[in-house]
Amino acid sequence: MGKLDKLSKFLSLILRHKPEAANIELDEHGWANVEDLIIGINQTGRKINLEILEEIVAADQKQRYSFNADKTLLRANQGHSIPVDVELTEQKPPEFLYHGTAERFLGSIMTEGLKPMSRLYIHLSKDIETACKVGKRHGTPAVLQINSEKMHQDGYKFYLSANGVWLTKQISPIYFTLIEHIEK
Ligand code: HQG
Repeated sequence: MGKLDKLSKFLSLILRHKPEAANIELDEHGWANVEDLIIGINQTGRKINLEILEEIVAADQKQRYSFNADKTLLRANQGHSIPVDVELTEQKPPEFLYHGTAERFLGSIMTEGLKPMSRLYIHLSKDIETACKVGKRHGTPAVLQINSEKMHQDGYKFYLSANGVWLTKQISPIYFTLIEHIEK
């Protein structure tokens, strides 16, 4: 893993899960003060400045982070485990969305339904391929097709994060089916 990738991983940890790792706090909307963030990261022995931070944010493949307009604040667009309100926009989902998971979780998922586990929301993708990649992070992948249009009709809320990840709070097994043939 390159230097910037390592810093980006650490940034995810700070902005989504553990701001105290850089000795900072996030505000209620998940924003970190950029000056404090840079000082905090440098205090951990890592080397970062505004230029490097801007490069990480701009180059991020999943567009995980956003600055505010004057670049004094930075936050993660989604993926938090700590309770912040990143002002997600509620939106009508497409007919189907997909959730990538690992085969070993299927037993529990098929009985309990999908839960956010340690995060604030369940993460959903708009295509099978992306969901498959998400699943591979946990082991042999399995992909569930979510009947999101039906859920929406039944009153469940969906949100679209600033970087295109669909989010919802819980999904009962009546709303999903396992896709049988995916690339493992
Ligand atoms: C599973 C990455 C047992 C769930 C990705 C998942 C994503 C259950 C795991 C983002 C369950 C939680 C999030 C149940 C759900 N019983 N297991 N009832 N309900 N699970 O990492 O969706 O690169 O918190 O299927 O691209 O894998 O970090 O969520 O396997 O967008 O930006 O519990 O993280 O983005 O795992 O990944 P996670 P996720 P980043």
